[in-house]
Amino acid sequence: MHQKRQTESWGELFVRHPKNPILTRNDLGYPANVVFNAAAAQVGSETVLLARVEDKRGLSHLTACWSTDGVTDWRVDVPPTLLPDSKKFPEESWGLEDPRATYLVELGCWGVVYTTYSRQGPQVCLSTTNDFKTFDRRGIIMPPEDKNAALFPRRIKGRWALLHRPVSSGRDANIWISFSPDLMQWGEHHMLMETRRGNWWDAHRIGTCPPPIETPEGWLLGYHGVRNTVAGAIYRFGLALLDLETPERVLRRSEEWVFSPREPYERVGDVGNVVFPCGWILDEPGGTLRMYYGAADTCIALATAKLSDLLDYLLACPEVS
Ligand code: BMA
Repeated sequence: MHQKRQTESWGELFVRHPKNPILTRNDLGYPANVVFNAAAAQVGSETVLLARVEDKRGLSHLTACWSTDGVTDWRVDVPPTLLPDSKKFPEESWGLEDPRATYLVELGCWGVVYTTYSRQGPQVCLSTTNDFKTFDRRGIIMPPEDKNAALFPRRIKGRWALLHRPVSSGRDANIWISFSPDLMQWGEHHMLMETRRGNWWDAHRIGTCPPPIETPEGWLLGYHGVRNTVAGAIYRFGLALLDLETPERVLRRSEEWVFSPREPYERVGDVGNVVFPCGWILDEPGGTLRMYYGAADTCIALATAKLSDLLDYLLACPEVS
């Protein structure tokens, strides 16, 4: 029974790691409520997760956790890497959440976008870093309410591109794409993908998950979709493919989710029935993708899939007209 549970794939494209959850609050070495939704990056021989840690006031900060095999023996930066500094940055007064890290080849550094939370609501901020130890906080790049942002790794037709999720009250939460000459001034806003409404798994809210990956078929986009039920929301994960040089064009979108809360650590926690990936690492072109996800807003887990399987699956999905 135990063995069966460890190898169960639930008929989904991603396979969970048998050591899941791979990182919990017990690994932090300091008191905290939970550790979840982490950006992921390969820095030399180390995997770094820039993890969201929620303290016992309910406010979040970000801290870097390092591992050689990306699964075990996490070394956690203490003091925490990015604590809210509301004197200098009033937008951080209620914390920092849900980072996504993209290596910006042209600049030779990582661009990390994350939600900062304040009385004005959630907004998107940008920091850059070379080493996940020191960060240059560049400030707000999308005003409230906006979250779930991720940068593309290169300029497209001369402009940087950002996926994000603005919301206005009473409306659906959809994914938008915007462009910038310098990472700070953003314009050319387009709505990229809408919720599907009704009983769809992504009926009520959608948002970018890990940063897009460039493939010969297009930009691979992973996104979370939320369906509200009488028992609460369910956060699942689906895929889309965007045109390489015109990324505001969606080529394909999975009709079904490709990953969904199934295991006890995804079903039960501070917010049950949530899988929320903020980072994935492709170790070699066309190889296996390691997807790190927050589970039930309580811990961090790992699932893997072959990039080629994800693309084959997407290319068999109906074209988006
Ligand atoms: C979203 C974000 C995530 C969280 C998810 C489920 O709105 O705030 O940080 O994991 O809800 O609670």
